[in-house]
Amino acid sequence: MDQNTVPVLEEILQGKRRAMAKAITLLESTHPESFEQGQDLLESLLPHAGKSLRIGITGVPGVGKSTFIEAFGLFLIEQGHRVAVLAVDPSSPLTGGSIMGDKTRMNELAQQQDAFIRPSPSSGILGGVARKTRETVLICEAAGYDIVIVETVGVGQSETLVASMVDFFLLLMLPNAGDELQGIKKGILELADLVVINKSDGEQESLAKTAQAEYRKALHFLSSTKTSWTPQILRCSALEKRGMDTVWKSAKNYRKALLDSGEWEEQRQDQTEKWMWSLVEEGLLKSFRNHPNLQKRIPELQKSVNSGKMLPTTAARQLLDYWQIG
Ligand SMILES: Nc1nc2c(ncn2[C@@H]2O[C@H](COP(=O)(O)OP(=O)(O)OP(=O)(O)O)[C@@H](O)[C@H]2O)c(=O)[nH]1
Ligand SMILES: [Mg+2]
Repeated sequence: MDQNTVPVLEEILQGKRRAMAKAITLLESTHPESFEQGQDLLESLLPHAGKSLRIGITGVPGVGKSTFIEAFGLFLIEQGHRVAVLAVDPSSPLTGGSIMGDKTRMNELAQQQDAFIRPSPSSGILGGVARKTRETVLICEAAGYDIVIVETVGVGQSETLVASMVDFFLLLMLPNAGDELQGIKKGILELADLVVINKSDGEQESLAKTAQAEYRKALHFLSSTKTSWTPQILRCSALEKRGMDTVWKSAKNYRKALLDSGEWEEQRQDQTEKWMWSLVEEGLLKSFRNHPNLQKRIPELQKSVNSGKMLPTTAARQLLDYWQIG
């Protein structure tokens, strides 16, 4: 390993946040040399990673994700845990990542010795963001964070992506059941291991209770992705910091159930395998598009397909042939 990175490695293992930030910068670097350094570092950290509970959190804008993570994070730290919060923000290339502005909302958590908060990597493509976030999870684990929260806003494909890198996927919902139930994409509800109805306080508490009953009915019809766990529907008030204990209890029960059944290990293995293949796919596609034999062919064939002169099947086969010959 590079001599410069040895002290970084040691400092990460000691849990130093500055070293973690440095390593993450290397991973996010577009500079080939820094990138390689980052990969070497990660390789050396790998034996120390993997021991955290990885929690994914999603929900529509305004549901209270930031407020919840602040309350939940503080609760966990009080219980003696160390909490890392990462974000996958599909809009970050434009906005710079909402978690940044969020640091104000997670102010108290951000000030804790045992918390590490990191905004979304700002890469144009979701695949790049996914890789960096997955690698950052490993760094946090090597640095001794035993709870890693990955937050994403409930739009687009980012939830599916986050679900594929965490152990436990939590969906935050608003108390107005009727509308919400229709608004939320069915696929997301199926990803959830736990649904928590937030803002169960004041005038909204009775609405939240109704919503809880509705969701329990709805979930009944949905097939869970896990065999050793039935998704639960809970309520909380992130603002008043109530309900954090029940959420945590549910997470612990979940972990125990999946560890006992062997599903935990299965899910982790499945995730790393898919991660590898998604990187292979990305790499192949990149090399395919950049292949010298195809530079002229791609636009030509694309034109033929667009004008209806050629079947996509034929065009794809021809491109693959040119690529293989090269
Ligand atoms: N009454 C009540 N208000 C809440 C609760 N949790 C959050 N809020 C309020 O809801 C608003 C949105 O909360 P955020 O935590 O910023 O929501 P978010 O999901 O992070 O929003 P985005 O970052 O925009 O996706 C804020 O004004 C919060 O104060 C709660 O439990 N009860
Ligand atoms: Mg937020």
